[in-house]
Amino acid sequence: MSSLSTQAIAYKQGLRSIPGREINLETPPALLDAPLTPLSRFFVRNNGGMPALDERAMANWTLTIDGEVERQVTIGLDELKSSFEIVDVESVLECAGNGRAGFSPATDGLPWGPGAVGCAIWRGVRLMDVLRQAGVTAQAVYVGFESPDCCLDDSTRPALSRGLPIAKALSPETLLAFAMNGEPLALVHGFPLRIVAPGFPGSAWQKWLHRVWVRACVHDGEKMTGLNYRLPTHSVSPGTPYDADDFEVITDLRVKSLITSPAKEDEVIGSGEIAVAGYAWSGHVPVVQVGVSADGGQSWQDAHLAAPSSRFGWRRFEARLPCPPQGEIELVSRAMDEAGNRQPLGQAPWNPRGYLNNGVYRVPLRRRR
Ligand SMILES: Nc1nc2c(c(=O)[nH]1)N[C@H]1C(S)=C(S)[C@@H](COP(=O)(O)O)O[C@H]1N2
Ligand SMILES: [Mo]
Repeated sequence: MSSLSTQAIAYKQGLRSIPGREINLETPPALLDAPLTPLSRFFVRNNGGMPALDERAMANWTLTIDGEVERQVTIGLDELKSSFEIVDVESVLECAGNGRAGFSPATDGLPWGPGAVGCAIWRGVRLMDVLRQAGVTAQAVYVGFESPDCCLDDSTRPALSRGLPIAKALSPETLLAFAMNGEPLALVHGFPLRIVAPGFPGSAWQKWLHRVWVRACVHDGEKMTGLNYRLPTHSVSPGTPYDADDFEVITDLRVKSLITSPAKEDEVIGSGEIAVAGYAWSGHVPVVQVGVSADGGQSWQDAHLAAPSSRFGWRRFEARLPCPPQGEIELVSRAMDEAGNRQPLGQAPWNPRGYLNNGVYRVPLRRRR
C-alpha cells in the first residue's frame, strides 16, 4: 500500500480489511451500535486507487457541470459553498454488495459480511441547485459522474463512473457533500466532494467528484453497463443461463435490519431476559416495524422502534426478550417497510453478482454454565 493510502486510513479502528489491491474496510456489527457511525468506524469501498488529492492537486480542483445544459458551469469548492444554500441530510450509506458473503452458492464480488453500511450526517449543497444554475435541457434523462480514481489493473480506465436518473439528481435530498458528521470529508470518503444519493446504493455516491455530465441517454460510464449493480427482473437460478438484457439498474435499497448488541457468540446467563438492540433502514419506502426473536425465528415480538431522526437515516430498535429455557439461543431481527415488504427469513433472491442480500441477520449466543 502506498504511504498516501496508509495515512488515509490510519484513524480507522477495529475494521476488517478485505484482501485485495484496493482499500476495502468493513465494520463489525458491534461497532455500528450508535445512531451515527463515527468516521473512525465508517466502512470504505474503493473500486480502484485513491487519487492523490494533496494541497497541490487541490489548488487545481474544480467541479464541471456540462452536457445537456444551457450553460456549462465550472466552479471551485469555496465558490460552491458560498453560492448555494448549505444543507444537512442524515442518511444511511450502504454498498449494494453488503451481505454478499451470505449468498449460497457464492457469487463474484467482494465477500462483504453485514457491515458495508453506516449512517452519517452529510453536509453539502443540493445537486438540484447547481443543475438549475447550469440549466438542464428538456433532453436530459440522466447524470453521469466522473472522478480521477482509476482501475489498479489498467490505469487508462476510470475505477467507477456511475450516475443517477435525472429525477433523483433533481431531488432535494441529493447532495454534493463536503462534510460528514461535522468534519471535512476525509480523503477515503471522497474529499473534496462526493455525491450523497439517499435511498440509492453506495455505488451511486460517487467520491472525488469533478464532473457531472448531464446526458440525453442512460449514462454508460465504467461499471454502469453489463451486470454491474443490476438485478434480474425475474428470478435467476444459480448455474442457469440468463440474458443480460433482463437486468435493471438498482435504484433502491431493500428493507433491512442489523442487531448491533449483543454480538455473535456473546455469553448470556440463560435465564431471565436478553436486551437486544440494533438499527433498521430501507431505501425510498420507510421502515415501519421490526420483529425480533430469541429462538431462531419460532416466536416473535415487536421491538420498540425509535422515531426516525430523518427520512433516510436508520431507526434504532430495542427489545427485551425472554431467554428460551432450553435449546439454542439465536437472535433474529426482521424489518418491514411501509409497503409490507419484509426481510426474507432465508437468503434474499440469489443473483449472479450477489447484490442486495437483505436476508435476516442471525446472532447465535452461548449459554453461561
Ligand atoms: N470515485 C469513486 N466513487 C465511489 C467508489 C469508487 O470506487 N470510486 N465506490 C462506490 C461504492 S461501490 C460505494 S459502496 C461507496 C462507498 O463509500 P465510502 O467508501 O465512503 O464508504 O462509494 C462509491 N463511490
Ligand atoms: Mo458499493
